[in-house]
Amino acid sequence: MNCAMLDRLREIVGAHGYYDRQEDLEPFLIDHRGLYRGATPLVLRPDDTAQVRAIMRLCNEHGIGVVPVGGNTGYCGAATPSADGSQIVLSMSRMRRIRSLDPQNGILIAEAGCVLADVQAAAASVDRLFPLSLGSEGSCQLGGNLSTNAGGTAVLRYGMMRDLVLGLEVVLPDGRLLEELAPLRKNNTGYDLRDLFIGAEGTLGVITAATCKLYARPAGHFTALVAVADPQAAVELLSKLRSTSGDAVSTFELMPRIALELVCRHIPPLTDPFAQAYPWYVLLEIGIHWRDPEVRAAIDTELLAVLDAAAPLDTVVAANETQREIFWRIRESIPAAQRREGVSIKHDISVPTSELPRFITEASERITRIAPEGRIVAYGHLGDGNLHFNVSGPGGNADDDLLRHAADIQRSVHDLIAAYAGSFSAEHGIGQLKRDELLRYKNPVAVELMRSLKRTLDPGRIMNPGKILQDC
Ligand code: 2HG
Ligand code: ZN
Repeated sequence: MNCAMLDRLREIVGAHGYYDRQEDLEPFLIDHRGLYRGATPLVLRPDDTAQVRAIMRLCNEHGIGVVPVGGNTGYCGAATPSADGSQIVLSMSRMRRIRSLDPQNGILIAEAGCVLADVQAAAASVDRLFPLSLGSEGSCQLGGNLSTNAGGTAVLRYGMMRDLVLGLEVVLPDGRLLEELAPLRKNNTGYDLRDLFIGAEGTLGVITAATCKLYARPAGHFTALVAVADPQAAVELLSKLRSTSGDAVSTFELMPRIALELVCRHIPPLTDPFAQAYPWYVLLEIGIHWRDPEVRAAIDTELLAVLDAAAPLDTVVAANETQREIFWRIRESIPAAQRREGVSIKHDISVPTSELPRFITEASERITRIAPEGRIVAYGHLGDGNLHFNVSGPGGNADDDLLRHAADIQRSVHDLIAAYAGSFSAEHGIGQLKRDELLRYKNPVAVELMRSLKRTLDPGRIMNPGKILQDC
Protein backbone atom coordinates (compact mmCIF):
# COMPACT_ATOMS: atom_id res chain seq x y z
CA MET A 1 0.00 0.00 0.00
CA ASN A 2 1.72 3.19 -1.07
CA CYS A 3 1.60 6.59 0.63
CA ALA A 4 -0.65 8.13 -2.01
CA MET A 5 -3.23 5.40 -1.45
CA LEU A 6 -3.12 5.88 2.32
CA ASP A 7 -3.66 9.61 1.76
CA ARG A 8 -6.70 8.95 -0.41
CA LEU A 9 -8.17 6.74 2.32
CA ARG A 10 -7.46 9.38 4.99
CA GLU A 11 -9.15 11.98 2.83
CA ILE A 12 -12.39 9.98 2.74
CA VAL A 13 -12.77 10.02 6.53
CA GLY A 14 -11.29 13.44 7.32
CA ALA A 15 -8.92 14.55 10.07
CA HIS A 16 -10.67 12.79 13.00
CA GLY A 17 -11.51 9.66 11.10
CA TYR A 18 -8.30 7.62 11.29
CA TYR A 19 -5.40 6.44 13.41
CA ASP A 20 -1.92 6.03 12.01
CA ARG A 21 0.35 6.58 15.00
CA GLN A 22 1.77 3.38 16.43
CA GLU A 23 0.37 3.95 19.93
CA ASP A 24 -3.14 4.47 18.52
CA LEU A 25 -2.87 1.47 16.20
CA GLU A 26 -1.67 -0.84 18.98
CA PRO A 27 -5.09 -1.85 20.48
CA PHE A 28 -6.21 -2.99 17.01
CA LEU A 29 -3.22 -5.26 16.48
CA ILE A 30 -3.91 -7.83 19.20
CA ASP A 31 -7.01 -9.93 19.72
CA HIS A 32 -8.87 -10.10 23.01
CA ARG A 33 -7.22 -13.39 24.06
CA GLY A 34 -3.75 -12.30 22.99
CA LEU A 35 -3.46 -15.21 20.55
CA TYR A 36 -2.76 -13.15 17.42
CA ARG A 37 -0.68 -10.13 16.60
CA GLY A 38 -1.15 -8.32 13.30
CA ALA A 39 0.11 -5.14 11.65
CA THR A 40 -1.53 -2.31 9.74
CA PRO A 41 -0.53 1.17 8.58
CA LEU A 42 -4.01 2.61 9.09
CA VAL A 43 -7.19 2.26 11.14
CA LEU A 44 -10.07 4.04 9.41
CA ARG A 45 -12.96 5.28 11.56
CA PRO A 46 -15.77 6.26 9.18
CA ASP A 47 -18.57 8.44 10.48
CA ASP A 48 -21.32 7.26 8.17
CA THR A 49 -22.35 4.70 5.58
CA ALA A 50 -21.36 6.94 2.68
CA GLN A 51 -17.77 6.96 3.95
CA VAL A 52 -17.78 3.17 4.31
CA ARG A 53 -18.95 2.91 0.71
CA ALA A 54 -16.21 5.20 -0.55
CA ILE A 55 -13.58 3.25 1.40
CA MET A 56 -14.79 -0.08 0.03
CA ARG A 57 -14.93 1.21 -3.54
CA LEU A 58 -11.34 2.40 -3.36
CA CYS A 59 -10.04 -0.71 -1.61
CA ASN A 60 -11.82 -2.95 -4.09
CA GLU A 61 -10.36 -1.08 -7.05
CA HIS A 62 -6.86 -1.50 -5.66
CA GLY A 63 -7.16 -4.93 -4.05
CA ILE A 64 -6.58 -3.72 -0.47
CA GLY A 65 -7.75 -6.08 2.27
CA VAL A 66 -10.19 -4.59 4.82
CA VAL A 67 -10.63 -5.94 8.36
CA PRO A 68 -13.81 -4.66 10.06
CA VAL A 69 -13.60 -4.39 13.85
CA GLY A 70 -16.13 -3.65 16.58
CA GLY A 71 -15.24 -3.87 20.26
CA ASN A 72 -12.50 -6.45 19.61
CA THR A 73 -13.90 -8.83 22.22
CA GLY A 74 -14.10 -11.92 19.98
CA TYR A 75 -12.53 -15.26 20.87
CA CYS A 76 -11.21 -16.44 17.50
CA GLY A 77 -9.03 -13.63 16.11
CA ALA A 78 -11.57 -12.60 13.45
CA ALA A 79 -10.87 -8.87 13.84
CA THR A 80 -7.06 -8.93 13.87
CA PRO A 81 -5.30 -7.93 10.63
CA SER A 82 -2.65 -10.14 9.03
CA ALA A 83 0.94 -9.80 10.22
CA ASP A 84 2.32 -8.54 6.88
CA GLY A 85 0.73 -5.07 7.25
CA SER A 86 -1.07 -5.36 3.89
CA GLN A 87 -4.60 -4.82 5.27
CA ILE A 88 -6.35 -1.77 6.66
CA VAL A 89 -8.60 -1.92 9.71
CA LEU A 90 -12.12 -0.48 9.57
CA SER A 91 -13.27 0.48 13.05
CA MET A 92 -17.01 1.09 13.30
CA SER A 93 -16.85 2.88 16.66
CA ARG A 94 -17.88 6.32 15.36
CA MET A 95 -21.02 4.95 13.74
CA ARG A 96 -23.00 4.74 16.94
CA ARG A 97 -26.31 6.44 16.28
CA ILE A 98 -29.64 4.99 17.24
CA ARG A 99 -31.45 5.90 14.04
CA SER A 100 -34.93 5.08 15.24
CA LEU A 101 -36.71 3.76 18.29
CA ASP A 102 -40.26 2.50 17.89
CA PRO A 103 -41.65 0.79 21.01
CA GLN A 104 -45.07 0.31 19.47
CA ASN A 105 -43.76 -1.87 16.65
CA GLY A 106 -41.02 -3.25 18.90
CA ILE A 107 -38.20 -2.03 16.68
CA LEU A 108 -34.94 -0.16 17.00
CA ILE A 109 -32.58 0.76 14.17
CA ALA A 110 -28.99 1.15 15.32
CA GLU A 111 -25.63 1.64 13.65
CA ALA A 112 -23.00 -1.04 13.80
CA GLY A 113 -20.68 0.84 16.15
CA CYS A 114 -23.26 1.12 18.96
CA VAL A 115 -21.99 -0.53 22.11
CA LEU A 116 -24.38 -3.34 23.09
CA ALA A 117 -25.06 -1.78 26.51
CA ASP A 118 -26.14 1.43 24.74
CA VAL A 119 -28.57 -0.50 22.56
CA GLN A 120 -29.97 -2.17 25.68
CA ALA A 121 -30.25 1.25 27.39
CA ALA A 122 -32.01 2.78 24.37
CA ALA A 123 -34.57 -0.03 24.48
CA ALA A 124 -35.01 0.37 28.26
CA SER A 125 -35.59 4.12 27.80
CA VAL A 126 -38.89 3.25 26.08
CA ASP A 127 -39.66 0.40 28.49
CA ARG A 128 -38.58 -2.33 26.08
CA LEU A 129 -35.94 -5.04 26.23
CA PHE A 130 -33.17 -5.74 23.77
CA PRO A 131 -32.36 -9.18 25.12
CA LEU A 132 -28.86 -9.95 23.82
CA SER A 133 -26.81 -10.30 26.99
CA LEU A 134 -23.05 -10.92 27.10
CA GLY A 135 -20.28 -10.52 29.67
CA SER A 136 -18.63 -8.04 27.28
CA GLU A 137 -21.77 -5.94 26.70
CA GLY A 138 -20.07 -2.79 28.01
CA SER A 139 -17.57 -2.82 25.14
CA CYS A 140 -18.71 -5.15 22.35
CA GLN A 141 -20.50 -3.51 19.43
CA LEU A 142 -23.66 -4.36 17.54
CA GLY A 143 -21.77 -4.90 14.27
CA GLY A 144 -19.52 -7.46 15.97
CA ASN A 145 -22.52 -9.12 17.62
CA LEU A 146 -24.10 -9.47 14.19
CA SER A 147 -20.95 -10.55 12.41
CA THR A 148 -20.31 -13.31 14.95
CA ASN A 149 -23.99 -14.15 15.50
CA ALA A 150 -23.38 -13.63 19.22
CA GLY A 151 -25.08 -15.87 21.76
CA GLY A 152 -24.64 -15.21 25.49
CA THR A 153 -26.86 -15.79 28.48
CA ALA A 154 -30.43 -15.22 27.24
CA VAL A 155 -30.45 -17.41 24.12
CA LEU A 156 -32.71 -19.98 25.74
CA ARG A 157 -35.63 -17.54 25.77
CA TYR A 158 -34.80 -15.04 23.00
CA GLY A 159 -32.43 -16.77 20.58
CA MET A 160 -29.06 -15.71 19.18
CA MET A 161 -28.31 -12.42 17.45
CA ARG A 162 -29.68 -13.79 14.18
CA ASP A 163 -33.08 -14.21 15.84
CA LEU A 164 -33.08 -10.65 17.12
CA VAL A 165 -32.77 -8.92 13.77
CA LEU A 166 -35.32 -8.00 11.14
CA GLY A 167 -33.13 -6.23 8.63
CA LEU A 168 -29.62 -5.07 7.80
CA GLU A 169 -27.80 -2.34 5.95
CA VAL A 170 -24.65 -3.76 4.38
CA VAL A 171 -21.91 -2.21 2.29
CA LEU A 172 -20.75 -4.81 -0.23
CA PRO A 173 -17.06 -5.26 -1.03
CA ASP A 174 -17.40 -3.18 -4.22
CA GLY A 175 -19.13 -0.31 -2.37
CA ARG A 176 -22.71 -1.10 -3.41
CA LEU A 177 -25.29 -0.69 -0.66
CA LEU A 178 -27.67 -3.47 0.32
CA GLU A 179 -30.34 -1.55 2.19
CA GLU A 180 -32.82 -3.95 3.77
CA LEU A 181 -33.72 -2.21 7.00
CA ALA A 182 -37.51 -2.33 6.57
CA PRO A 183 -38.97 -3.29 9.94
CA LEU A 184 -41.10 -6.13 8.61
CA ARG A 185 -41.84 -9.25 10.60
CA LYS A 186 -42.94 -11.05 7.45
CA ASN A 187 -41.24 -10.67 4.10
CA ASN A 188 -41.00 -13.80 1.95
CA THR A 189 -39.51 -12.33 -1.19
CA GLY A 190 -36.80 -14.72 -2.26
CA TYR A 191 -33.49 -15.70 -0.70
CA ASP A 192 -32.84 -14.41 2.81
CA LEU A 193 -29.72 -12.38 2.06
CA ARG A 194 -29.68 -10.90 5.55
CA ASP A 195 -28.77 -14.22 7.08
CA LEU A 196 -25.71 -14.51 4.83
CA PHE A 197 -24.02 -11.56 6.49
CA ILE A 198 -24.93 -12.51 10.06
CA GLY A 199 -22.18 -14.76 11.38
CA ALA A 200 -19.98 -14.13 8.31
CA GLU A 201 -17.34 -12.41 10.46
CA GLY A 202 -16.96 -9.54 8.01
CA THR A 203 -15.89 -11.80 5.13
CA LEU A 204 -18.79 -10.91 2.80
CA GLY A 205 -19.46 -7.22 3.44
CA VAL A 206 -19.53 -4.53 6.11
CA ILE A 207 -22.68 -4.41 8.24
CA THR A 208 -23.33 -0.72 8.92
CA ALA A 209 -26.76 -0.79 10.63
CA ALA A 210 -29.45 -3.20 11.74
CA THR A 211 -33.15 -3.25 12.53
CA CYS A 212 -33.40 -5.02 15.88
CA LYS A 213 -36.39 -6.60 17.59
CA LEU A 214 -37.47 -5.31 20.97
CA TYR A 215 -39.37 -7.28 23.58
CA ALA A 216 -41.52 -6.55 26.62
CA ARG A 217 -39.30 -5.56 29.52
CA PRO A 218 -39.86 -7.73 32.59
CA ALA A 219 -41.07 -5.87 35.67
CA GLY A 220 -38.84 -8.08 37.79
CA HIS A 221 -36.88 -11.33 37.80
CA PHE A 222 -36.87 -14.61 39.62
CA THR A 223 -33.15 -15.26 39.91
CA ALA A 224 -31.63 -18.16 41.82
CA LEU A 225 -28.37 -19.94 42.34
CA VAL A 226 -29.06 -23.63 42.75
CA ALA A 227 -26.55 -26.24 43.87
CA VAL A 228 -27.02 -29.62 42.19
CA ALA A 229 -25.30 -32.99 42.44
CA ASP A 230 -24.48 -33.32 38.75
CA PRO A 231 -25.29 -31.97 35.26
CA GLN A 232 -28.09 -34.56 34.84
CA ALA A 233 -29.92 -33.03 37.82
CA ALA A 234 -29.54 -29.63 36.15
CA VAL A 235 -30.99 -30.90 32.87
CA GLU A 236 -34.01 -32.34 34.69
CA LEU A 237 -34.58 -29.14 36.65
CA LEU A 238 -34.49 -27.11 33.44
CA SER A 239 -37.10 -29.30 31.80
CA LYS A 240 -39.49 -28.88 34.77
CA LEU A 241 -38.96 -25.13 34.96
CA ARG A 242 -39.57 -24.71 31.26
CA SER A 243 -42.90 -26.54 31.50
CA THR A 244 -44.07 -24.66 34.57
CA SER A 245 -43.03 -21.23 33.32
CA GLY A 246 -44.32 -21.66 29.77
CA ASP A 247 -40.77 -21.53 28.37
CA ALA A 248 -40.01 -18.28 30.17
CA VAL A 249 -36.63 -19.41 31.52
CA SER A 250 -34.22 -16.90 29.98
CA THR A 251 -30.99 -18.02 31.66
CA PHE A 252 -29.85 -21.45 32.76
CA GLU A 253 -26.09 -21.45 33.25
CA LEU A 254 -24.13 -24.42 34.58
CA MET A 255 -21.01 -23.85 36.69
CA PRO A 256 -18.76 -26.43 38.32
CA ARG A 257 -17.32 -25.95 41.81
CA ILE A 258 -13.91 -25.04 40.43
CA ALA A 259 -15.38 -22.10 38.49
CA LEU A 260 -16.84 -20.63 41.68
CA GLU A 261 -13.53 -21.20 43.46
CA LEU A 262 -11.58 -19.38 40.74
CA VAL A 263 -14.00 -16.44 40.86
CA CYS A 264 -13.73 -16.19 44.66
CA ARG A 265 -9.92 -16.39 44.40
CA HIS A 266 -9.37 -13.85 41.65
CA ILE A 267 -12.33 -11.46 41.55
CA PRO A 268 -12.72 -9.70 44.92
CA PRO A 269 -15.00 -8.96 46.65
CA LEU A 270 -17.03 -11.87 45.27
CA THR A 271 -17.51 -14.76 47.69
CA ASP A 272 -19.29 -18.09 47.75
CA PRO A 273 -23.01 -17.41 48.42
CA PHE A 274 -23.41 -20.85 50.01
CA ALA A 275 -22.26 -21.94 53.47
CA GLN A 276 -20.73 -25.14 52.13
CA ALA A 277 -19.17 -26.46 48.92
CA TYR A 278 -21.22 -28.26 46.26
CA PRO A 279 -20.08 -29.97 43.06
CA TRP A 280 -22.21 -28.04 40.53
CA TYR A 281 -24.28 -24.86 40.43
CA VAL A 282 -26.91 -23.38 38.16
CA LEU A 283 -27.67 -19.70 37.73
CA LEU A 284 -31.24 -19.47 36.53
CA GLU A 285 -33.45 -16.54 35.72
CA ILE A 286 -37.04 -16.02 34.65
CA GLY A 287 -38.42 -12.62 33.70
CA ILE A 288 -41.65 -11.77 35.52
CA HIS A 289 -44.00 -9.44 33.70
CA TRP A 290 -46.75 -9.01 36.27
CA ARG A 291 -46.44 -6.02 38.62
CA ASP A 292 -49.20 -6.90 41.07
CA PRO A 293 -47.43 -8.05 44.30
CA GLU A 294 -50.00 -10.77 44.89
CA VAL A 295 -49.57 -12.23 41.43
CA ARG A 296 -45.81 -12.00 41.85
CA ALA A 297 -45.97 -13.81 45.18
CA ALA A 298 -48.07 -16.59 43.62
CA ILE A 299 -45.57 -17.01 40.77
CA ASP A 300 -42.66 -17.16 43.23
CA THR A 301 -44.49 -19.80 45.26
CA GLU A 302 -45.03 -21.95 42.19
CA LEU A 303 -41.43 -21.63 41.01
CA LEU A 304 -40.12 -22.43 44.48
CA ALA A 305 -42.33 -25.52 44.52
CA VAL A 306 -40.72 -26.69 41.27
CA LEU A 307 -37.27 -26.12 42.77
CA ASP A 308 -38.23 -28.00 45.95
CA ALA A 309 -39.66 -30.91 44.02
CA ALA A 310 -36.41 -31.22 42.08
CA ALA A 311 -34.65 -31.60 45.45
CA PRO A 312 -31.50 -29.64 44.70
CA LEU A 313 -28.65 -29.72 47.21
CA ASP A 314 -29.26 -26.07 48.09
CA THR A 315 -30.89 -22.92 46.70
CA VAL A 316 -30.40 -19.19 47.17
CA VAL A 317 -33.04 -16.99 45.57
CA ALA A 318 -31.95 -13.40 44.95
CA ALA A 319 -33.83 -11.34 47.50
CA ASN A 320 -33.23 -8.04 45.74
CA GLU A 321 -31.56 -6.42 42.73
CA THR A 322 -28.18 -6.15 44.52
CA GLN A 323 -28.07 -9.86 45.21
CA ARG A 324 -29.18 -10.58 41.67
CA GLU A 325 -26.27 -8.50 40.36
CA ILE A 326 -23.84 -10.40 42.57
CA PHE A 327 -25.06 -13.74 41.19
CA TRP A 328 -24.62 -12.39 37.66
CA ARG A 329 -21.17 -11.05 38.43
CA ILE A 330 -20.13 -14.47 39.68
CA ARG A 331 -21.17 -16.08 36.40
CA GLU A 332 -19.80 -13.35 34.17
CA SER A 333 -16.47 -13.25 35.97
CA ILE A 334 -15.60 -16.87 35.19
CA PRO A 335 -13.64 -16.11 31.96
CA ALA A 336 -11.59 -13.38 33.70
CA ALA A 337 -10.99 -15.59 36.74
CA GLN A 338 -9.85 -18.45 34.53
CA ARG A 339 -7.52 -16.12 32.65
CA ARG A 340 -5.97 -14.92 35.93
CA GLU A 341 -5.47 -18.49 37.09
CA GLY A 342 -3.11 -19.17 34.18
CA VAL A 343 -3.26 -20.94 30.84
CA SER A 344 -6.39 -22.63 29.62
CA ILE A 345 -7.43 -24.57 26.57
CA LYS A 346 -10.87 -23.52 25.44
CA HIS A 347 -13.62 -25.42 23.67
CA ASP A 348 -16.96 -23.90 22.72
CA ILE A 349 -19.09 -26.95 21.98
CA SER A 350 -22.77 -27.71 21.61
CA VAL A 351 -24.93 -30.83 21.63
CA PRO A 352 -28.63 -31.30 22.37
CA THR A 353 -29.04 -30.31 26.03
CA SER A 354 -30.06 -33.80 27.19
CA GLU A 355 -26.74 -35.18 25.90
CA LEU A 356 -24.55 -32.72 27.77
CA PRO A 357 -24.18 -34.82 30.96
CA ARG A 358 -22.87 -37.83 29.02
CA PHE A 359 -20.63 -35.59 26.93
CA ILE A 360 -19.13 -34.01 30.06
CA THR A 361 -18.36 -37.44 31.52
CA GLU A 362 -16.81 -38.81 28.34
CA ALA A 363 -14.85 -35.67 27.48
CA SER A 364 -13.55 -35.46 31.06
CA GLU A 365 -12.32 -39.07 30.88
CA ARG A 366 -10.47 -38.23 27.67
CA ILE A 367 -8.77 -35.20 29.25
CA THR A 368 -7.73 -37.20 32.29
CA ARG A 369 -6.11 -39.82 30.05
CA ILE A 370 -4.23 -37.26 27.92
CA ALA A 371 -3.32 -34.69 30.60
CA PRO A 372 -4.05 -35.79 34.17
CA GLU A 373 -2.68 -32.44 35.39
CA GLY A 374 -5.42 -30.50 33.53
CA ARG A 375 -8.26 -29.03 35.58
CA ILE A 376 -11.58 -29.16 33.78
CA VAL A 377 -13.64 -25.98 34.01
CA ALA A 378 -16.77 -26.93 32.06
CA TYR A 379 -19.31 -24.15 32.34
CA GLY A 380 -21.79 -22.20 30.30
CA HIS A 381 -25.11 -22.16 28.61
CA LEU A 382 -26.62 -25.52 29.55
CA GLY A 383 -30.04 -24.36 28.43
CA ASP A 384 -28.65 -23.98 24.89
CA GLY A 385 -26.66 -27.22 24.98
CA ASN A 386 -23.56 -25.00 24.74
CA LEU A 387 -20.66 -25.53 27.11
CA HIS A 388 -17.28 -23.88 27.40
CA PHE A 389 -15.46 -27.12 28.05
CA ASN A 390 -12.26 -25.42 29.14
CA VAL A 391 -9.18 -27.00 30.66
CA SER A 392 -6.99 -24.96 33.01
CA GLY A 393 -3.36 -25.80 33.69
CA PRO A 394 -2.20 -26.94 37.12
CA GLY A 395 -0.66 -23.50 37.70
CA GLY A 396 2.87 -22.05 37.72
CA ASN A 397 5.56 -23.69 35.60
CA ALA A 398 3.52 -26.87 35.34
CA ASP A 399 1.16 -24.98 33.01
CA ASP A 400 3.68 -25.69 30.24
CA ASP A 401 2.96 -29.41 30.60
CA LEU A 402 -0.66 -28.78 29.74
CA LEU A 403 0.27 -26.63 26.76
CA ARG A 404 2.36 -29.50 25.39
CA HIS A 405 -0.84 -31.55 25.28
CA ALA A 406 -2.99 -28.74 23.87
CA ALA A 407 -3.26 -30.10 20.32
CA ASP A 408 -4.11 -33.64 21.52
CA ILE A 409 -6.69 -32.34 23.98
CA GLN A 410 -8.40 -30.24 21.36
CA ARG A 411 -8.39 -33.01 18.79
CA SER A 412 -9.86 -35.45 21.27
CA VAL A 413 -12.64 -33.10 22.42
CA HIS A 414 -13.53 -32.09 18.88
CA ASP A 415 -13.50 -35.70 17.64
CA LEU A 416 -15.86 -36.57 20.46
CA ILE A 417 -18.15 -33.68 19.60
CA ALA A 418 -18.16 -34.85 15.97
CA ALA A 419 -19.26 -38.30 17.18
CA TYR A 420 -22.21 -36.56 18.89
CA ALA A 421 -22.96 -34.66 15.66
CA GLY A 422 -22.46 -31.53 17.77
CA SER A 423 -20.71 -28.26 16.98
CA PHE A 424 -17.04 -27.42 17.64
CA SER A 425 -17.92 -23.71 17.64
CA ALA A 426 -21.32 -23.03 19.13
CA GLU A 427 -21.16 -19.27 19.65
CA HIS A 428 -17.59 -17.98 19.21
CA GLY A 429 -17.24 -18.39 15.44
CA ILE A 430 -14.25 -19.45 13.32
CA GLY A 431 -12.00 -16.41 12.73
CA GLN A 432 -8.40 -17.56 12.36
CA LEU A 433 -8.49 -19.95 15.28
CA LYS A 434 -10.80 -22.62 13.95
CA ARG A 435 -10.23 -22.48 10.18
CA ASP A 436 -8.62 -25.93 10.13
CA GLU A 437 -11.35 -27.36 12.33
CA LEU A 438 -13.92 -26.04 9.86
CA LEU A 439 -12.28 -27.95 7.01
CA ARG A 440 -11.95 -31.05 9.15
CA TYR A 441 -15.42 -31.25 10.64
CA LYS A 442 -17.88 -29.28 8.52
CA ASN A 443 -19.81 -31.01 5.78
CA PRO A 444 -17.66 -30.64 2.60
CA VAL A 445 -20.66 -29.66 0.51
CA ALA A 446 -21.37 -26.85 2.98
CA VAL A 447 -17.74 -25.70 2.78
CA GLU A 448 -17.88 -25.71 -1.02
CA LEU A 449 -21.07 -23.61 -0.96
CA MET A 450 -19.41 -21.20 1.45
CA ARG A 451 -16.47 -20.86 -0.95
CA SER A 452 -18.80 -20.19 -3.91
CA LEU A 453 -20.66 -17.53 -1.95
CA LYS A 454 -17.43 -15.85 -0.94
CA ARG A 455 -16.17 -15.83 -4.55
CA THR A 456 -19.47 -14.42 -5.80
CA LEU A 457 -19.84 -11.64 -3.25
CA ASP A 458 -16.17 -10.77 -2.89
CA PRO A 459 -14.38 -11.71 -6.12
CA GLY A 460 -11.52 -9.34 -5.29
CA ARG A 461 -10.97 -11.19 -1.96
CA ILE A 462 -10.69 -7.99 0.03
CA MET A 463 -13.20 -8.62 2.84
CA ASN A 464 -11.42 -9.75 5.99
CA PRO A 465 -9.07 -11.98 3.98
CA GLY A 466 -7.96 -15.22 5.58
CA LYS A 467 -10.78 -15.42 8.09
CA ILE A 468 -13.14 -18.42 8.18
CA LEU A 469 -11.76 -19.75 4.88
CA GLN A 470 -8.03 -19.28 4.45
CA ASP A 471 -7.95 -19.98 0.74
CA CYS A 472 -10.68 -17.51 -0.28
C1 2HG B 1 -18.91 -16.91 28.31
O1 2HG B 1 -19.90 -17.63 28.16
C2 2HG B 1 -18.10 -16.54 27.11
O2 2HG B 1 -18.60 -16.43 29.41
C3 2HG B 1 -16.62 -16.88 27.29
O3 2HG B 1 -18.62 -17.11 25.96
C4 2HG B 1 -16.31 -18.32 27.33
O4 2HG B 1 -14.08 -17.92 28.16
C5 2HG B 1 -14.85 -18.68 27.57
O5 2HG B 1 -14.45 -19.79 27.20
ZN1 ZN C 1 -20.42 -18.25 26.31
